[in-house]
Amino acid sequence: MEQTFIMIKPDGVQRGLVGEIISRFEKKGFYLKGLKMVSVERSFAEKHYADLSAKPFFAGLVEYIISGPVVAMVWAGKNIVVTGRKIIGATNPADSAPGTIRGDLAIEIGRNVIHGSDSIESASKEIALWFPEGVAEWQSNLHPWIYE
Ligand code: RTP
Repeated sequence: MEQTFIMIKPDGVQRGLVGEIISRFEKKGFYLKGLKMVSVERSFAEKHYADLSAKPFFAGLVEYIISGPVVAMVWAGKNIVVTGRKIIGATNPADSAPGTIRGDLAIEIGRNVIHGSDSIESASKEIALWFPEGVAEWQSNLHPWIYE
C-alpha cells in the first residue's frame, strides 16, 4: 500500500488544528501508520527542505519549521501521494480551493499549516528521514469497506 509523509507545521499545531487535519485524512479512508510530535533542529529542517536551499524564502521557511513542535505522520492508502496533495490544496492558500485544508484553514503561503510529500520517491525519502525507527505494520480492519 502506498505511503506518504505528512507534517502539520508549527502554525497548525499552535492553532489547534491537529485533530481537524487528522480527521480529514481518516474520513477519506486513509490510515495512520506513524505519528509523533517533534521539535526539529535547524540542521534537520534544512535537510528536509534541502531541495529548496537556493530559494529566497529558504531561511524564513527553516525559521518557521523550527519555531515550534510539528506533528510528523505516515499515512497509507491507494494513490495517497497525489490524493493527499489534493486534500491539502495548492501551496499558496490564496490559490487553494475551498474544501482543501489550506483553502479552508490558511491565508498565507508562509503559514500554510501542512506539508505533504510531492512524489512517491520523496515520500520514501522523507519517511526514512523522519521515522528512522520505522512505523508499525498494521492494516485497518475497515479495508474491505473502503476498497473493492
Ligand atoms: P510542502 O513541501 O510544505 O508540502 O509545500 P509544497 O510542496 O506545496 O511547496 P514547496 O514549493 O515545496 O515549498 C515548501 C514550503 O515553502 C514555503 N514557501 N514559501 N514565500 C514563498 O514564496 C514560499 N514559497 C514556498 C511554503 O510553506 C511551502 O509549503
